[in-house]
Amino acid sequence: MAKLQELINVSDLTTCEATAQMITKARKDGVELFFDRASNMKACPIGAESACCKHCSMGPCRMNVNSPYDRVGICGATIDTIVARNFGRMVAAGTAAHTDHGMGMLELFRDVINGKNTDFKIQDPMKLLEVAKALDIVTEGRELKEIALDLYAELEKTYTQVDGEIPMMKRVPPKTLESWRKEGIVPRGAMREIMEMMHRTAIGVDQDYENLTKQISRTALADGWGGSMVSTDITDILFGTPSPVEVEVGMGVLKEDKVNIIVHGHEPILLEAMIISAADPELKKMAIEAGAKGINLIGMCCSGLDALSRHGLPHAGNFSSTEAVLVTGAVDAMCVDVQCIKQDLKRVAECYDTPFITTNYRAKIEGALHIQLDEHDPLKCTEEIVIKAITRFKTRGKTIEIPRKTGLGVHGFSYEYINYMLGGSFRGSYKPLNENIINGRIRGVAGVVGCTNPRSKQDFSHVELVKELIRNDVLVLQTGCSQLALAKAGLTGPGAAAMAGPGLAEVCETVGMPPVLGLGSCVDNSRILIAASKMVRTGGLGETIADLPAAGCAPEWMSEKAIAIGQYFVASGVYTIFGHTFPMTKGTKFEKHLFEELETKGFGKWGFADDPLEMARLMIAHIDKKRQALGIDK
Ligand code: SF4
Ligand code: MSK
Repeated sequence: MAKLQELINVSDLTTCEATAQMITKARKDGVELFFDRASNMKACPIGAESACCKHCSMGPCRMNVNSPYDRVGICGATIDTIVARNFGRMVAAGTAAHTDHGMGMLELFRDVINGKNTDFKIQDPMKLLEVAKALDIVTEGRELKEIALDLYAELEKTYTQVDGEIPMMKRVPPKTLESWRKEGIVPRGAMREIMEMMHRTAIGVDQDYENLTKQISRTALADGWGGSMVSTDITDILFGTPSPVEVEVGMGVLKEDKVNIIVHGHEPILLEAMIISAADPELKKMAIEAGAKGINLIGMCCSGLDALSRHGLPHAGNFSSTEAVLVTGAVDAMCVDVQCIKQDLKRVAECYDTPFITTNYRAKIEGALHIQLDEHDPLKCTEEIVIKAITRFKTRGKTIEIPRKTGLGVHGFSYEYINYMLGGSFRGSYKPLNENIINGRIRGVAGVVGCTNPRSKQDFSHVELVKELIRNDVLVLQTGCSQLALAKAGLTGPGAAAMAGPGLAEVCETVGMPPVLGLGSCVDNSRILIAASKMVRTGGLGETIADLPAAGCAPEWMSEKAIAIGQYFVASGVYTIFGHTFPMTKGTKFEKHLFEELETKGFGKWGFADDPLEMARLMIAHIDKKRQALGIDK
């Protein structure tokens, strides 16, 4: 291994003790991890500011980041056109990922209601009725199947419709929707918006950064209020709407005496099928005959968060720990579906004789074993994976080292439950939350979400930012890898109320809730949108989402999906801060447009900060500004 890695202190790479222990072990074992590559490979300074274009073969063209208006591309494209086009393509890619995921869930829903898939059934008919009613589908006096078929047909428009407005626009606060109509950014259908975004960012098409920004917002809104929202709702209908559940997280959930199977990725179907297979009496018997005390199913990343929220399934860690967990030597199989799956997992798995299995035709990895999951017969795939894991358990090497530390916390806070918990009805208005904001016990609401990134110290900014927010009476809603960072740090249990400011602590102690509420996976950011919409509709906090004392942050982001999420929050009215890096050339008109001008048009705006305390300061100042405008300043 290169000397540089050995010179880098492990404590500079992560604040996750288990991951640190495994980085140290990997170094001893001579196994390279992505932390090592991030230290070795410096980011390109031009690419980091998004100041290059390779949209045609006259280029690639590189701009001068120190003096961005010095030159233009060979076609004449200005820095604003180049950065805006690059940004638009990131949003298109992120939106495509979430909408393809959502469309897969909708197809599964169709097959379940048509009886083509008999392994799953509708677990939450009440949610089905609620979503149907929100979309003006008649529910009175009708069979559930009839309503479900209508709901399928309506929701399909989210993806395939070419004109009009996507169905979920009915859930947007009227004034927010009005501002989108005025700006011409109401999404027609996700496929159409992604197609148009790609077209408009090709050489010689849209070369006006303000006009491009409109399509960037429209595409992102087709994700947040479209593909992602449909995915969350359908997953709740099929597998149950989450309610609070106590769960153990961290690598200590691996068990030396059990067959450990990790599921990592994003689409719930693989893990839901795996839950059924892991409980199969014959497979359990096979595991015991192999000398194990049972089958230990564990989630990672967003698939794991879905199952953690719904079933209390243990979770081993976030994106930056997926290689490190293999270094334990205790993983008997890792199976994956789509998104955030590092190609090098295959090589690291091989170093520890762990079967690494891809299951989705969209996401194969060169040289990895592929067992296709057929949605009509998912257990065929998952049973085969369990058998492979049992076989590996029998031949496990002796170099197993499992970090002991785990965090115990409460997760599974759907927007329905947040209201119920605070004294409202399960599916009613948000009166209790609004009242606590108006009376000042809760200063405001923050969404802290998103990835971890080996170019930032793992989990550090997530944890420090959230600590500062709750200390200042800001209620924190979480999704994605960020939720895991806080869970490992012990801030998702009711005991964390002791770290909150006096107002928030009083609410938490009265209700018995933690000040940090985990809402689930990345697509579940749509739960935050619905919560925001319900707060506006309930009254007392303004007429648009932009009026709410709320802010968002992805302090350690890395994925294009995060940029799509950020843009749909900004377009919805939320001040959204990203940390550590941002694909933007400083001092450009496009930067001013995203970071200042959008707010003056009634939208949210982007922000950037490198230090978690600075992120918190900016978010709290924004929340206070909104409180003042509402006349509820403390
Ligand atoms: Fe260069 Fe223009 Fe081609 Fe981009 S589109 S690579 S700026 S010539
Ligand atoms: S898994 S998108 S690293 S949150 Fe959704 Fe985590 Fe970011 Fe992937």
